[in-house]
Amino acid sequence: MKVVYSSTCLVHNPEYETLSGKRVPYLESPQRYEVIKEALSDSEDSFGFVEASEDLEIGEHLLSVHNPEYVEYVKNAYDAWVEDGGDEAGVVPDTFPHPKLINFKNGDIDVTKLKPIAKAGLYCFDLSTPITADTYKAAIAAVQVTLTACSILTTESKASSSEGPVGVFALTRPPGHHAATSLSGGYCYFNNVAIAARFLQSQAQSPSSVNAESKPKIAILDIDYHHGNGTQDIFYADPSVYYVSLHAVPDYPYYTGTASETGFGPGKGYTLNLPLPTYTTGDEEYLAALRHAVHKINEFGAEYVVVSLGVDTYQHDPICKFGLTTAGYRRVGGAIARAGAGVGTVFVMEGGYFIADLGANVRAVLEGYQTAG
Ligand code: OKS
Ligand code: ZN
Repeated sequence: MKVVYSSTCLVHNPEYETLSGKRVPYLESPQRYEVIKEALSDSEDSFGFVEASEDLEIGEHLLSVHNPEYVEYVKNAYDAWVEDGGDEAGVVPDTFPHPKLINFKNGDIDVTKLKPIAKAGLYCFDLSTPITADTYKAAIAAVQVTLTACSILTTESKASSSEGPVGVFALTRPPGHHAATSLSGGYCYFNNVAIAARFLQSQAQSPSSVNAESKPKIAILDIDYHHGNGTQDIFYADPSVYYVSLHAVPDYPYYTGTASETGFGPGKGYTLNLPLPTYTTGDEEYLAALRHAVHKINEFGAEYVVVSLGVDTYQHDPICKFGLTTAGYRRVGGAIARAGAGVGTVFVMEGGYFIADLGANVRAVLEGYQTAG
């Protein structure tokens, strides 16, 4: 399996975040990236490493998901913030346009004129997603990694005959599934999997997987512990992208991910949330839900599957409350290989914070996928 990475993903390195009111060292660290890469290099299965080009033009793909004002904001926010006296550690909001506070829906407030601190709350929903001097560079690199992986996937899928499903791993950081069109949060700035889905739609051709509006069908399977509120939001009214998420309740991001959220308008029925309880979800419970998810994706009949790969469902994860094991992750990979029976899959890295076993857990999913018969 090809593994796409970029050393530029390492340059994003915030000092701290605020969790439960406490200032703690930033959990979504460059070390996460290094241990995953190392574990895949050590693997007996052959992973072929490909470094994504920093020169890869991604603008059009970035804008297929994100609002241009938001992209400009992420690019320039740090300088404007420091200029305005903000802490050099990075841009972090202190006030949010809470629905009960919002006054600008009627257009009375010109958001382009807001102070840097006010824009921070407008474009970010938590205290864990600072924009540092290097954040934009790394977030762009993560998109370059994702798109390079998608190109490899489409090429390999067309070339392959019958040796089983093609998989490619995009080793991305910062992650993406909490980011919406004009919103960051949960360590995410640009939604890598959403950009992947739009890119794959632009490449796919098979008429059998084309929906009524004639866009190729893509399934996004989100197995991160947290609900991918951003991904859900981006495709909520879109029947061509089926979003399926397994995630913990009750937990962050708290306000999204109920089973009753099933899509809107033409997208009704094309969002599937499978919330699972904290503390009592282990390998067996998780795999039962995952098999159901895979079955639904099979019914949908996607051209490609995009996996939001989080391993923060691990039993020892410091911020999460599921009980998956490393052996369980092999079975998770095997179950995903059965999604869409032979459909190409791009795995895109999201969360996972127990450093000691992080690499082994990612490797277990990918090897489980590769060796599934
Ligand atoms: C609190 C945020 C803490 C949890 C962030 C979760 C990130 C993650 N402000 N998402 O999948 O792993
Ligand atoms: Zn997560």
